[in-house]
Amino acid sequence: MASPSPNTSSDETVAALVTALAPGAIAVIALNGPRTTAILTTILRKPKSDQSPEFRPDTPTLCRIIDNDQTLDDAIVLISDAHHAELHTHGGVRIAQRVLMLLAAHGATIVSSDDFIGRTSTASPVERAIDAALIRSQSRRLTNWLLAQRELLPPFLARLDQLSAADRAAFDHRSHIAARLLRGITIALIGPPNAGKSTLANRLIGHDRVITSDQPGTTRDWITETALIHGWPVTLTDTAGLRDADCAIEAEAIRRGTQQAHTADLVLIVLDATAPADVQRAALDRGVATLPASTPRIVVFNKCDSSTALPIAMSGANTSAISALQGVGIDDLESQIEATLELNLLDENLPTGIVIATT
Ligand SMILES: Nc1nc2c(ncn2[C@@H]2O[C@H](COP(=O)(O)OP(=O)(O)OP(=O)(O)O)[C@@H](O)[C@H]2O)c(=O)[nH]1
Ligand SMILES: [Mg+2]
Repeated sequence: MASPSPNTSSDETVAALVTALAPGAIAVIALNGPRTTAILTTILRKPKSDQSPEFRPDTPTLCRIIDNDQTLDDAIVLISDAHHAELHTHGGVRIAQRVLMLLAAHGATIVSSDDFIGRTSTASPVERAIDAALIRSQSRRLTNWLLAQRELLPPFLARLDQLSAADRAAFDHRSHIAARLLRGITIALIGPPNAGKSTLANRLIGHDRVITSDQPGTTRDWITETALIHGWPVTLTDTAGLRDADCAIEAEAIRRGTQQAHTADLVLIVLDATAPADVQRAALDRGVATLPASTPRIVVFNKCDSSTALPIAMSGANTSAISALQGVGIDDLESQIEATLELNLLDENLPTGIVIATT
């Protein structure tokens, strides 16, 4: 791991676990501040073959970490200078916690990895925001787009005040879309029982995450999972079919599903295109009635493989005809989702503002 030059302004020495607090091959604990060398000299024992008192800069050294004559772990120690070092310990959660407690006992302030990077990184705030987003990125497309922004954005921001009003408005609009993407986009699937909501959810997720069956009322509790829409990560929420419930449990499942749809960025109203037109119309009205007027939606006519009838006439609504079972029309549906959420405006060649996502 690269060791940044320290630039903490205070007298404090801070330490953080900069890898996840989870089982793994190694854990990396970083230290920064004026007491770094003093603390490490106290808690580390070098191997017998190397009895020199000094640690050579940027030279990995295998040491034992000692707490009151008890060995806590073996660690690779990397000291970049008197103020900054890293301990690469074994990756157990307990080991990392004990080493942090030891560092705290010797005067280091333990902080979160985000806080540590914020205090010590030499990257600009914009680069740090992009790095934070990169750590959380859930898709290759998003990662590539963020890497492109890391190149484009700093020089672009330096001449922001020279932009025309139109270019500035376009930049602000893209930045708003990106902020929503990085915060996490949610798409809810609603519609009558048996319309194929769960089959479509599985299709978009890419594996059989949700149980499907020809029994109406299969899905009870709402289920969320990450899906990629033309490579952009979104959270899909599959919900219980909307109908007059058979029992209190189903009624509660429908209520909770509806609640999910209320807060979604986009709702797919899934209809069974093989049902009679009046049944489809009633199901659509019921779906629409559950949504706030401002919620973007796409009406998805499913089971088009089995239906010879044209989808019911719709005016002014976004519609899509698919077969979730056979995977027909899914690419077009994804294009429509992308366009409705304006994700198609995010381009690797167009600078776009990045806001730090703190989830
Ligand atoms: N022919 C055809 N059948 C489909 C299609 N999509 C789903 N089905 C079938 O329709 C039935 C219901 O599918 P589900 O995905 O469980 O429907 P759902 O809307 O989630 O139903 P509930 O959970 O009960 O609300 C299953 O037998 C599916 O195999 C499709 O595109 N074509
Ligand atoms: Mg279902």
